[in-house]
Amino acid sequence: MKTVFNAAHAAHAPTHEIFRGRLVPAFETPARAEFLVAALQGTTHAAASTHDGFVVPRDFGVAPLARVHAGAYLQFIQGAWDEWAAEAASAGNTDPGAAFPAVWPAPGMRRDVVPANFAARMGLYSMDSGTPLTAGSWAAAYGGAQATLTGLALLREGERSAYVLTRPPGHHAGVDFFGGYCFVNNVAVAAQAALDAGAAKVAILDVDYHHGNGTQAIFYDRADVFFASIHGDPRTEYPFYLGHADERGAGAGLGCNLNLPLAAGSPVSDWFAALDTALAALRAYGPEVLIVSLGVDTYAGDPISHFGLLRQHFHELGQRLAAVGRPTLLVQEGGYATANVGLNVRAVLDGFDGLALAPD
Ligand code: Q9C
Ligand code: ZN
Repeated sequence: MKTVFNAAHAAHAPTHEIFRGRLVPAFETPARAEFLVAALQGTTHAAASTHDGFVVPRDFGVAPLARVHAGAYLQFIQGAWDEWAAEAASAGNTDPGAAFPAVWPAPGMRRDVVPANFAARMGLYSMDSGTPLTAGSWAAAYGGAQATLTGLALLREGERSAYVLTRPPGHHAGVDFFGGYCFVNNVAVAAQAALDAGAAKVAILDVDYHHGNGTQAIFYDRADVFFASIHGDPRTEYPFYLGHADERGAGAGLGCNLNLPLAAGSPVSDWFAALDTALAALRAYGPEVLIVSLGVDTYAGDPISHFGLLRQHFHELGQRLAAVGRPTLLVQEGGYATANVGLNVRAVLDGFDGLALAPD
């Protein structure tokens, strides 16, 4: 299948992140995309005529992002690095490093008055301290949304599937907040764009290890987007405060949200049983387009996750996704066993395209 490559990903190059309150080397790095490029180059998934076989993203502007994100949030993210750098410079620091949120409005505090203070706005527009905001975060995230919209355009033009090679990921980002390494919710932008282009029903399947809280929340009360997610049980796993099985949707969207949490350490057989449940629900819903939040942090070797999928399981996932028989857009989310991320994604794409599992 064709791969759309967000080359702007490299602009977002965090060196460190705050993980459970401690500063550690970043897990979500440009090297992840470099391994993806290396694994797909020279394969049938890099057969376009430009950019080493990858499709170059078109530019659809910011309007499709503003269909799912608040304008004030997009404006903040766009200008946040300059604010941070200017604040540091006025204190004599010309190399401040990444910005991290440090203060949040607790329940009962005001969200309707936007603070003038930069740190206060970082908290207003974020869900955690684990997401470094760097000089190139906006450029990379914007490029990722454009790449995803380009992948959707390929489907409209007749491709049966497309893969979007991008970072940072998107599924934790909500209407007006960043978090979980995510700034712009690429799959939500694409789902809304598909509806705006005339589709009546879109389904999103999220197979990242972490629940796609941003995607779920954006579409929770709507019947035109079905969201299904298989993920580590939020009782013990990030994002902790959403992703439980009793979240079924609200109002017109009741029944259009399906969470399949599994205990950390669950066997792969349980994961595929959950996949069967999710795919049966998606089939019954009957979407015109299937969008997959393709995190490969379900891999046995992932450093921050606790499922046990191996290469052949990613290949089988690809086969099962293809069997749904819908135009399918696969969008990169997480996966932090850096040297294996590319090989695991290649296995999914090969499985989808009916190719044999390639040796490593
Ligand atoms: N105590 C994605 O895979 N840090 N995001 C976890 C746990 C955030 C993962 C901290 C992990 C976010 C897209
Ligand atoms: Zn994840």
